[in-house]
Amino acid sequence: MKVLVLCALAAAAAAWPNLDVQNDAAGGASTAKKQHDINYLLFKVNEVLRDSNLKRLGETFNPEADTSRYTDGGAAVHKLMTELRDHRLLEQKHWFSLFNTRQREEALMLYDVLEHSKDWQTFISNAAYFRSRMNEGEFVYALYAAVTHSSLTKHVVLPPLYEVTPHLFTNSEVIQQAYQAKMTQTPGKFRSHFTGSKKNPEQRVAYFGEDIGLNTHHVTWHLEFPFWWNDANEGHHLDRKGENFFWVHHQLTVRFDAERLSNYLDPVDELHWEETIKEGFAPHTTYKYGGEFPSRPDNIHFEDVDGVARIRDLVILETRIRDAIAHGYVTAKDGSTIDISNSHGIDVLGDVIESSTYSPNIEYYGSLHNTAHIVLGRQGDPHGKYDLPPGVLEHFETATRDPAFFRLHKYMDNIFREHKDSLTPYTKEELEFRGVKIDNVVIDGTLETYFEDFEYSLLTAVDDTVEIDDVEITTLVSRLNHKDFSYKIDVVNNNDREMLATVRIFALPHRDNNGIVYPFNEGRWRAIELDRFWKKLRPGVTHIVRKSTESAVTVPDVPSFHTLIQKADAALSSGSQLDLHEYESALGLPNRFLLPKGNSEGLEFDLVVVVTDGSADAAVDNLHRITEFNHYGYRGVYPDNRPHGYPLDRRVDDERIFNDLPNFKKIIVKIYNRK
Ligand SMILES: [Cu+2]
Repeated sequence: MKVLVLCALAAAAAAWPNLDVQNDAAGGASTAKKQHDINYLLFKVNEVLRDSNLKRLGETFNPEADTSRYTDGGAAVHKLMTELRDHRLLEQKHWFSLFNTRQREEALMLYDVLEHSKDWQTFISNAAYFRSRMNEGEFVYALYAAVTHSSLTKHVVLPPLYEVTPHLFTNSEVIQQAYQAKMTQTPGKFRSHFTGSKKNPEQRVAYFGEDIGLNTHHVTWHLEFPFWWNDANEGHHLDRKGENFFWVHHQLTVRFDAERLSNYLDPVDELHWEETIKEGFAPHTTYKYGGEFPSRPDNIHFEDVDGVARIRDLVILETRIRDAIAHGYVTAKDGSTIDISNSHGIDVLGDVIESSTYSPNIEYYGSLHNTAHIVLGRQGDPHGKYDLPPGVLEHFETATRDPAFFRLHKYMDNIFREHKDSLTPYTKEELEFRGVKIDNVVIDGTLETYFEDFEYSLLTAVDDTVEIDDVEITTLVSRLNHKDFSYKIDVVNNNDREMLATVRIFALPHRDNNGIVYPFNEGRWRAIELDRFWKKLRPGVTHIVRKSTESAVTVPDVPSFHTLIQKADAALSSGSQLDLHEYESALGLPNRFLLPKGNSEGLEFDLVVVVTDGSADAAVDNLHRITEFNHYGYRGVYPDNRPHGYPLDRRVDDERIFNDLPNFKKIIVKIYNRK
């Protein structure tokens, strides 16, 4: 999903099945060339360019010489060059945070230049030029955002961020060992441990919040759906961005609780502005430039953060948002009202709470989520007395490491729930799929998770010069994975014609941490989305076999930076095609995380399969032809008319409605963790 969002659904429908890989020759460069250029622009980003062509461009290119090379007549490049000439840009070798307003503005100035570059040569010449003249963190952010959204970079795979900026993903102790290895020119492989000790019960679930794949998923989502996205500037709208904001964080929240359940911990408590933050956090993480990430002791009271917000202001914003939910409408800037007592309401509310530029009244509702991230992130040094750099919560790369992230998001998730619970429950008639019945659901294989070692390179963490050879430096991390399995679903179509069906699969925790069975209405709110796909049903019985590897909510591991460099270079020198299609989007959860950990006795889940009317659900034609789509949308267009989480998204007053539904099936499964 590296492509611009298309507003016109008709255009999207036409473009949809066209997934050929080498069709972005527009811009005058092959995919291999583009992949090569992006690789080298990001390789050792704190040092000089190691590609002679890019290096030459960086030294000789004059960004303002030919303004016909830009779609905006050179306005963006002129703005950035003026800032550069006036020495107003952030220095190099300094931390960067997207939540810092000025730093974000600077990064977005470069993003604008890249977005307005008409062809590949202009794009990379600017990237090479500003790489050595702007702050490295700003550069990386601008380039990642531009590759994510530019039409010139459709098939480029962004290198795994944990190998581009390893400091934000790797513990200080290991980074220190990496520097020692480099200094002594001794190759090294170092084991990373999760932060804290077993005295801290939260450490049992650190494998989730500190997982490099999960962190990458979180960053990638925020790159695809940035809060700063401005339709007027970009020329197109991001479909259901606010609802997506709710859903991605709701899934992180319920998945974190499922991991807690797997480890005999109660669900995470929501955060209260007026109560103490029970859990402290010691990040054991260091900035490349700027020192250690700040720690926070246990049981501290929230303090106002100088220059950011007072706690009182956050409480007021929360009250205004809850008022809007109670009223069923949001008040826009001009005083008009926007009805939110419908399926679309969640989208408006997501924009309001984050907030993004789509918020109808940022002056009144503020930015609850973004401000809360900063306020919580700064509680270690709220008045700036110790001149500490931003906290882990002020970076999407590091935020989920802090258990308080999940408390904050539980708090916001409960506000969203208040809204969802205000909507009328679905009726049996609305949920039925006439003539279609699920006969049987079974799991082929066992639902079994395990921990495995994963190795990634720390080569770019350490400093060097062109004259000094690299030595191999890597780290080993333990990470959750699961055995492959399939769902076998038998569906009967009693109609005399073919029907298009949407198949939705969820896992609901069966019991709470005390062993008490969750009422359906509680379990359904905690539903983990496992998959969603389309299938044509002929009259009679259809045996559906769906593999866990095919899940629409997950993505495979991106190849290592080293592999990407090798593949692009090999394709470039041999003139062969480069096909990295399956890695183009890193938006979903890592497939490894499809199942929660479970435990040795087998943790019970209700596996729910719902088959709904695909032609009523379809937001675009030809859905059934798409075997793969990410559930946040494909190429910016959201394919499903239904709300995220449908049909479990609304409160259920009478469970019998579901139990009597022929197109709904629930079986109890157990997830085992193998030691
Ligand atoms: Cu987030």
